[in-house]
Amino acid sequence: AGCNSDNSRGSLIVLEGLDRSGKTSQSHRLVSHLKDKGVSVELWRFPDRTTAVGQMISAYLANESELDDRAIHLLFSANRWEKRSLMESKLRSGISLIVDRYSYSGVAFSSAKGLDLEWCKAPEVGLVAPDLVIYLDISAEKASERGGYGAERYEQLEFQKKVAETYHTLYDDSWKIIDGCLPVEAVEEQLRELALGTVLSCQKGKPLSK
Ligand code: DGP
Ligand code: NA
Ligand code: NA
Repeated sequence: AGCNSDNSRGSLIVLEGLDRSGKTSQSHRLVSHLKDKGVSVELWRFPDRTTAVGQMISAYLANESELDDRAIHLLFSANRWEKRSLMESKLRSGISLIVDRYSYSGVAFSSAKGLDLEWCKAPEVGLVAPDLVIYLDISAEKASERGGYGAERYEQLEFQKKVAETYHTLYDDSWKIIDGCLPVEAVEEQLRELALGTVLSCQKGKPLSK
């Protein structure tokens, strides 16, 4: 089917995974590859620490502030909501977005603390739905061996094990799972293929969903 470029929109591609799963470096590599291919693309990440809400999140993650579990959950969600309209306009203008973490992190990390799963999902309803979710699959043990965790609040083995469990309850057949223990180049290759397939597929007539 031919794509009418007037009608084509960008794709929203989300990378998820545990801390130290390789998402951040892989998303950078992916974006530069897509740019080389002539794709109009931007790299985004959540939390977006540049906003006022993002700075509150950043202080919390650095253990510089204490917040109620539900309060921080809602701040992470608010941080996605404050970028929602910009996200939608970028996609509508034909720019694809590779996003390092999204709503699934919100649900996985907060419900790993014991918060009710449905309660965690509720504030995410209505955000732009991704066209593709890719999960970099690595065990918490393997991740913790990678150059050590930083000092941030959630970077602890026992907690990451719980996050992994929650991610496993979240993902469905639409997610693409990549073995995060493969060599960097192999992960990169699989990511390129998945992302290019999504970006280049004809988006005409496929509306953005929520
Ligand atoms: P990152 O900047 O990707 O390293 O993420 C910072 C940390 O915050 C990381 O441990 C994952 C966690 N995180 C990301 N998004 C959310 C969210 O929406 N809610 C919660 N509770 N944690 C999140
Ligand atoms: Na981190
Ligand atoms: Na990261």
